[in-house]
Amino acid sequence: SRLADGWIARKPSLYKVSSEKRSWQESRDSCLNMGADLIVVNDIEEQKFLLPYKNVWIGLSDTDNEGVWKWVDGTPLTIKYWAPGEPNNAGNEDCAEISSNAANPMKAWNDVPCYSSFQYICEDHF
Ligand code: 2F8
Ligand code: CA
Repeated sequence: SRLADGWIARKPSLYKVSSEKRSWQESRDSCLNMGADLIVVNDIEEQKFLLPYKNVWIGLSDTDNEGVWKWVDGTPLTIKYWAPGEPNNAGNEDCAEISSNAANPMKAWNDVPCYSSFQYICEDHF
């Protein structure tokens, strides 16, 4: 079962933190192959869930249109938890991660190159 495979239940979703590191697209494909997708942060409780995790991909990118950040499921980007000064596109950075050096974990998103290799969090709905 999912729970036996290490998925974390937190209604209304199940989450899986990968052990391996991959590019953003490979991470997303891995989640899709499991019938899930990269995590979409819909509210403050979901951002709080992310607090323990650093250098993990979330399901947010601006690959299609520079500066226009989109969630993988098409959810409009309303609440935002960018680190100060981010996203800064410091060298073609089109994919979002949870930064490891954010002073405030509630301001932790950072854009990095999509080919960076990070762990990732998949989300599936009950
Ligand atoms: O200072 C923030 C800045 O730090 C790094 O660049 C020096 C990050 N790059 C990577 O992690 C690859 C930037 O994304 C970040 O904005
Ligand atoms: Ca950045």
